[in-house]
Amino acid sequence: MKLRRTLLSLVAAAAVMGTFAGTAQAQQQPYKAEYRMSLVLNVPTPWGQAGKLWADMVKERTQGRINIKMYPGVSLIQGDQTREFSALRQGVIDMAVGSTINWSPQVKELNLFSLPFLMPDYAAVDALTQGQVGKHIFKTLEKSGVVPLAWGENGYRELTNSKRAVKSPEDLKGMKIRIVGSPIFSDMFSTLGANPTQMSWADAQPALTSGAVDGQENPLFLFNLLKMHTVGQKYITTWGYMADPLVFVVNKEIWNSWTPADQAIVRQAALDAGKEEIAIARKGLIEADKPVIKGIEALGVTVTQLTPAQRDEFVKATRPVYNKWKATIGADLVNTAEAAIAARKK
Ligand code: X2X
Repeated sequence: MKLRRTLLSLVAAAAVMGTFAGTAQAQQQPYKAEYRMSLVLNVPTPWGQAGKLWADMVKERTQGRINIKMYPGVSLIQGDQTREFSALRQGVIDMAVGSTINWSPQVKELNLFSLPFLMPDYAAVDALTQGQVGKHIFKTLEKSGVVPLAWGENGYRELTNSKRAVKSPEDLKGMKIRIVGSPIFSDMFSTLGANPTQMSWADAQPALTSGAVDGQENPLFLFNLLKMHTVGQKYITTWGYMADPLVFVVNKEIWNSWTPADQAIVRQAALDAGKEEIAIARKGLIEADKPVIKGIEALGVTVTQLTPAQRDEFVKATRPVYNKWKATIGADLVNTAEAAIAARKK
């Protein structure tokens, strides 16, 4: 009897040791020489700077234990940006700074930020990302198998085209507009009477140059960087219909292979980089005289800033899309978002 008990406790002890050994082994998984970070846009865009700031901070703060290489142009997945989230989950990509738009085909809640005219200003964007809604979305991302760490910003997406000044949905009729490969954009532009065509960002650039499309929508820094006026994009409408936040994430297995101390460093670096990058993305757009818009006008581009009444026309025209997608995203989440925006500090 006594022997049996001793034997049993020996077995139990071995099991415990085995578990410890297993845990130690999991933690001692060798770090990779290099971690692969996916992004669509490279430096000098704010998006690219987000990635660079993060990678540099992590390298410095881990004394080189975690070494991140950037793969802009979503080159790890041959430029197919709407596959980025799946690749991240599967471990084809170790980490990413990605747009909510590009991941929304896999994570339906991310379409929240694409609801037309939901977020009237930057305070509204912050009310979502920095509040309850942001936390809820991070939980959803976690359930989808990645580790979300911080928010960044691509920014308000303004409409540009080569045909005419767009002041009302009427003006958009029949215009061929390049859109991202996300169904809510198809719905919006079709509803507005335009002729939307889905394309990756890699394909969009030659399409703009050749005139295969009449227009596109993206934050204004990209207009400047690509000198879109030189390929005939002579008209901009600053309608502020949506803004895409960026999310800093890490693949779950990679995350689990790091020590808790290194995890804390990577998380804090993402928060610091995100904060810094959001300020960069807004520079020139939040000042009263909006220097970015002044600069574009000086290039001979017609910038149409909608009056509240003109904006209302677009809001009304896209309302059916809003309502349809509200149901898809989840009415509760959208209601919470609407309430957070209504209560925002301006
Ligand atoms: O493809 C786009 O328009 C871009 C670069 O803004 C995104 O990846 C969402």
